[in-house]
Amino acid sequence: MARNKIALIGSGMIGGTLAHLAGLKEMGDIVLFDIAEGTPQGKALDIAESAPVEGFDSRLSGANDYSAIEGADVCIVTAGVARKPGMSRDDLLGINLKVMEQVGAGIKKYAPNAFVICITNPLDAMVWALQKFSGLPKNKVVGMAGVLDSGRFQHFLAEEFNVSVEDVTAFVLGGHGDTMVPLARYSTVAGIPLPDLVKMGWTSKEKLEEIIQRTRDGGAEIVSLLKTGSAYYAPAASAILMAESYLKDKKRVLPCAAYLSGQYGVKDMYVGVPCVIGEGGIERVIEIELNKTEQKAFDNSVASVAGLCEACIAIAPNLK
Ligand code: A3D
Repeated sequence: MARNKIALIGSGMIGGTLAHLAGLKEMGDIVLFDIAEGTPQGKALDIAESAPVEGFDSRLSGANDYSAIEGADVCIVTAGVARKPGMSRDDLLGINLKVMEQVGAGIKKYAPNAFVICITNPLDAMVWALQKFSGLPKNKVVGMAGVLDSGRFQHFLAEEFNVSVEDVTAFVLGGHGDTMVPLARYSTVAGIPLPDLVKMGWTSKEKLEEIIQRTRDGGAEIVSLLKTGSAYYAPAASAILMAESYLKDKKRVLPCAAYLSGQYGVKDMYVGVPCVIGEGGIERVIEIELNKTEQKAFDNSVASVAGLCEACIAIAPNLK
């Protein structure tokens, strides 16, 4: 049986971490692609040299030509620029939109059957543009943000309650930005919803609000600490989880930026919602009932994503 082929488009901080994780997990053969000459080749060789030490068999290679991604089963896209302190994700839109056009053309030509996971920011607008530029089916192009945002929420909650991260589930909806919607009602410790834990005296309402705000600001917190770029370990781990669910047909239920064609009252946009990922890509979008406050927060988030898509159309009218 042939090994899976995983193409990493963008070989910067997240791209390199993705390659390392995909190797450690023996997910298949790995191609790193980048416009920077030497970077993908150097990272591929460095990780390949760790394989005998770690004991994994993956062929790793680096390339500056899209033909290297030919026939990839999964493409994970991180090409573009990342945030520096003082920048919002939206400041990246103009540069990264042009990058998505090139990446979309490369995937269309060489890996039209791949499951494509976009990580490049501003996420919800970039994945929307990438789907249009590549012309791939909408269920095969998805954005990674919700798994990361939920992971941050879970980490803060596990710390607050002094329980295992494994017993905390968290639910984050909406766009990947300051308007994201962490849902307390659907987040639990071993099935006990957060509002019940407040009633049980595990935490206070105020502390929970603080944690929710820290989750919203999770990306900026890392940017301000690193000073030279943005988070990469947790974003890479999150995309690997999504790729594994596709390659192994695990049908995990994960929050992803998925194409909406009327669900949640949203049309022709990518927004973070719970999805089932299996061999068919995004096999199902799960519509949960929102109360008035949650719906308002979700609508606000959708409006901000819509504004970013409009800004993309102003630069590239062919996206309409
Ligand atoms: P970085 O380490 O700068 O890597 C980006 C790579 O893209 C560099 O190696 C560039 O050479 C390469 N690149 C630039 N232009 C092109 C092009 N036209 N074609 C191919 N490669 C190109 O950044 P990073 O890995 O830290 O972050 C990558 C992206 O992910 C950024 O846009 C971040 O904002 C974004 N990001 C998203 C999340 C989400 O949760 C959605 C989290 C963290 C970072």
